[in-house]
Order: sequence, then structure tokens, then C-alpha cells
Amino acid sequence: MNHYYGWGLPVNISTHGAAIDHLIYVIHIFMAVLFIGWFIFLIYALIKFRSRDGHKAIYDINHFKVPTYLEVFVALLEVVLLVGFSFPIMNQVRQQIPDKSKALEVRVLGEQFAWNIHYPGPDGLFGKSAPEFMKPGSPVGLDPEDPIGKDDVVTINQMNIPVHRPVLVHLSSKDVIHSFFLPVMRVKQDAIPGQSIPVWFEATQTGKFEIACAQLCGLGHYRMRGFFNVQSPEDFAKWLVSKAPKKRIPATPRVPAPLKSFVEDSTATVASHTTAPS
Ligand SMILES: [Cu+2]
Repeated sequence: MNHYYGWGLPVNISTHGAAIDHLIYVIHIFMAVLFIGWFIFLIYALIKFRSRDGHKAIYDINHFKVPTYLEVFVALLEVVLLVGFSFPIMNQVRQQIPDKSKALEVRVLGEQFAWNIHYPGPDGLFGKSAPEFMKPGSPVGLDPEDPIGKDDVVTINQMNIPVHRPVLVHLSSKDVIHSFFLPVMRVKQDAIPGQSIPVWFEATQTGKFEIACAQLCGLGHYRMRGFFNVQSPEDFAKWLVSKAPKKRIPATPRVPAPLKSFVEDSTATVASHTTAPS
């Protein structure tokens, strides 16, 4: 997967990626023009107003109006960038949330230092979850008594999605502010404790990519890396079935799995309603 992340922009496999890339290029061109323009102006001002025989340098901004006009011109260009380019993309990406009947809904819960991915399972409904049920083996805190959550699938640092289908992520965090970053999808959104923030995207091709945390969130921030696998709808369905929680085996005393076991195993699946190691 490494060749997707070189010096330039990573490969774009998002339906709205082209518009965002276009904006990034336009901003870079504007900034390059500004940088070169101001540099030339600086050299010009240094030479023209230098102290020399018969000419004293005067620190008075009022007798030279060009910088003021330039500042106004630059401010106008920035308004054009914002209104003409950024707002339409922002509107397209953030306001037009896809129809829930067509989209795959996934909850993503950041924590120090992992991404917990929660799928609703075949019934399409998320089971009840609450902080008091969070423990090793149940990182999203599914209520063990809630029948709706029995088929839910929870993975750690492994997000699989089907290609050509909108994915609606409900993003949150357990502890501090993280930032859910999918470079190939051109998605970057802060995950904030106590808030569920909708983020959507649609992949245009299959492949294995990465999830990063783009917010310095603690000492282990550097290892908050997840895996993002875009699959055909058939492969995705098979994968989801393979990750479905196994049937609970009753009447054996259970020792909670140590935290280490699911934090370090990046592709582990955690059965939602049991703490028994599978
Ligand atoms: Cu983080």
C-alpha cells in the first residue's frame, strides 16, 4: 500500500476527491503567486526606499499607497477562494448526507490509541451502547442484554467498506479529540467526545489503504493507525459474515481478556456481547 503515499497527493478513490484536489491545487497556485509577488515587492521596496546620498529612509506608511491596494486585492482573492471554491465543496460534502436506506452506516469511536469500528450487523440496527458497558473485549460498550446488538460487529483498527456505495460514519471519541483521517477518501474530521459527527464518503475503487489520526492525541498518537479495505459488495458481505459474533457459550466463568490483546492485534474482531476469548 506504500506507493499510494508519496510526495504528492495520495491516490484519490473518493467521489468528491476530485473537487477537493482541485481546491488544493488552486490554493497552492494562489499562494505561490502571493509568495512570489510579495517577494518581488519586498526587493523593490528595499531598493527604492533605501537610505543613500541625498535620500533618507523615512518610516512613514502614508506616502505610499500601493501596499494598501495590494492587501485589498489579496483579501478579495481570498473571498473568491472561500465563496467560489470552498463553500460549494463544503456544501456538497457536509450538507448532502446520503439517504440512510442506501448508505452503509458505521460508527467509528476513537480512543487512545485505536479506532473502534462498529457495524450494525444484518438487522441494520445498532445495539444500545453506553460507557458503563465498555471493558476489555467490549470497546464500544454494547449492552449485553440488548437483543438488537447481538449481531453487531465490532472491529479494532480494521474498517472494511463496499465500493460504489455511500458510507455514513457516525464519528465520536471516548477520551480526547482525535481526527479521523482517510487520505485516499479526502476525509478528515475531528472526533470529539460527547458528539456524534456524521461524515460520509463513497469509494470508486477497491484496495487496501490506511486510516490515520490527524490530531496529536497523546504519547501513542503515532501508532493510532488503522487499515481501510475497500472491497466488492460480495467480498464485503462475506467479510461481515466472517466477523459476526460467535454464539455465546453459557455457564463457564469468564476472565476478561487483557486490554493488551485487542489494542495490539490490529485486525482483531471483538464479539460484541461476550468477554470470552474466541
Ligand atoms: Cu488520536
